[in-house]
Amino acid sequence: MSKKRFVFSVALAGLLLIAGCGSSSSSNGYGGNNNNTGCTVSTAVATTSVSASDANGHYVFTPSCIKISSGQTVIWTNTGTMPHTATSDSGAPVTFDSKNLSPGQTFSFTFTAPETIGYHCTYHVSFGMKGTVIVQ
Ligand SMILES: [Cu+2]
Repeated sequence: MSKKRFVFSVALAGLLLIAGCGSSSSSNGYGGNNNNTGCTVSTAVATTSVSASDANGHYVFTPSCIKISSGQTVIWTNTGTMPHTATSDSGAPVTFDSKNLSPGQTFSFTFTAPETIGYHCTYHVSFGMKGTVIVQ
């Protein structure tokens, strides 16, 4: 169960390929993202990097739904121009909170058990800025 870390520039190409992972804003059981069914990444581990961005008023995590293996670390990078957070949803099986991430800052969290965790940006959750981590 090695931790893998990729620099964002390397992961970006992969992110674009799976960006269709989530665009709806309906909620799941604990108010997290939406579209676990839209998490169509076929390989168990697509990337461990997620960007938080706000270009053109679109507040998104990319990919919005990420599948990883237990023991891996997800790194969130604020690639936008405003502050964001990556904060686990109330009731989620794992609790984490990046607190304020200024543009360019990163936050990482290691997931150690197979479960599905919804999270959001506390500033922009009302704009649908939500994500899901599926730990396999
Ligand atoms: Cu935000």
